[in-house]
Amino acid sequence: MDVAAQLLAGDVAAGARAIRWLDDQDPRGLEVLRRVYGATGRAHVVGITGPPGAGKSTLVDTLIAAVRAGGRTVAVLAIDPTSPFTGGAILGDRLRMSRHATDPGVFVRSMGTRGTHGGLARAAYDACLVLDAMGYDLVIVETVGVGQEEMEIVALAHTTVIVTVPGLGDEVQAVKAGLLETGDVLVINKADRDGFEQTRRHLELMLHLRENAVPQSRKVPLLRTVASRGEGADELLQALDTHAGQLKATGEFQGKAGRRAEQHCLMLARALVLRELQVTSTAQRLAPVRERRIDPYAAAQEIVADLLRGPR
Ligand SMILES: Nc1nc2c(ncn2[C@@H]2O[C@H](COP(=O)(O)OP(=O)(O)OP(=O)(O)O)[C@@H](O)[C@H]2O)c(=O)[nH]1
Ligand SMILES: [Mg+2]
Repeated sequence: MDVAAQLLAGDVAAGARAIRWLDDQDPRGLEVLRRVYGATGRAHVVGITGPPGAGKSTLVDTLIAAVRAGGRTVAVLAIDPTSPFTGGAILGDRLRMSRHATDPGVFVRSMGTRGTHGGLARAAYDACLVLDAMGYDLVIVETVGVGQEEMEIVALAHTTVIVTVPGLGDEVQAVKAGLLETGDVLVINKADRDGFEQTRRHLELMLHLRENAVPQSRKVPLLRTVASRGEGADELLQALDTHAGQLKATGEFQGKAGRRAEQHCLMLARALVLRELQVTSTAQRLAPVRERRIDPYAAAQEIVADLLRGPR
């Protein structure tokens, strides 16, 4: 069997290879993707984000256990933009979830910035497709909620979970990052810590304001977890399933998957255009700008016109 067929049969080694090929922009990766694309669009994609150290990976670990207890399969992409490593066993995430390492119904992969030519967001979208094609029921994408790229990654999910912790004004940070607006489920993790009640009241108030501001908006569940003790994982899975059920009932499930595909495609098109820009006659077009014989707008238009004319 070739890699595409093995991947469709759920073979973990084949999946890992396809993800690596896509990371490397190896033509074999594109060939595999072409063959398996028709089998994608089925997985429930869940994004989990929140401030550094909020307990996201620990929470995902407990979530894996809950999913498996119900007999479903799950893949996890742990994305760490600050880490130069990718795919290795170096990240703590990997260790934190290592108790599931021998379970064939679980696939965990960490991604850092290295080896992801063309950006982490693109790599995440690619990997998500591969995992979807492999037939995992849930695909969980963990990111640290900070920069623009992470926000792009969050946008790929059907369901976005925002994780906060008591104290430290983290809940305020989450609001600042605009994350609360995109959250479908809110989690206060480390609920064993001081300040839980205050954070809960604060977030409840904000959710209440949001519900009033946006009539017909779906009620966002606010959950309490102590991930390090596995508390609240079943409730979180229940909330994810409820949300997926609501999306399916309204057609939004397919709608979101469709928008994700569009987003992925546009991302790739932009990258291709940028790459073409670098190999066309750009240098030649820049010289007259530098020498002030032609203005930057006119030169930019000529550069794009060159691009559209294609290679000479
Ligand atoms: N007290 C307490 N500690 C927790 C809880 N959940 C996680 N932790 C601890 O918090 C620390 C950070 O947990 P991680 O799961 O790595 O957090 P993270 O959000 O994935 O971190 P980054 O990926 O680095 O942003 C670890 O030492 C966990 O054991 C909890 O509910 N209560
Ligand atoms: Mg983590």
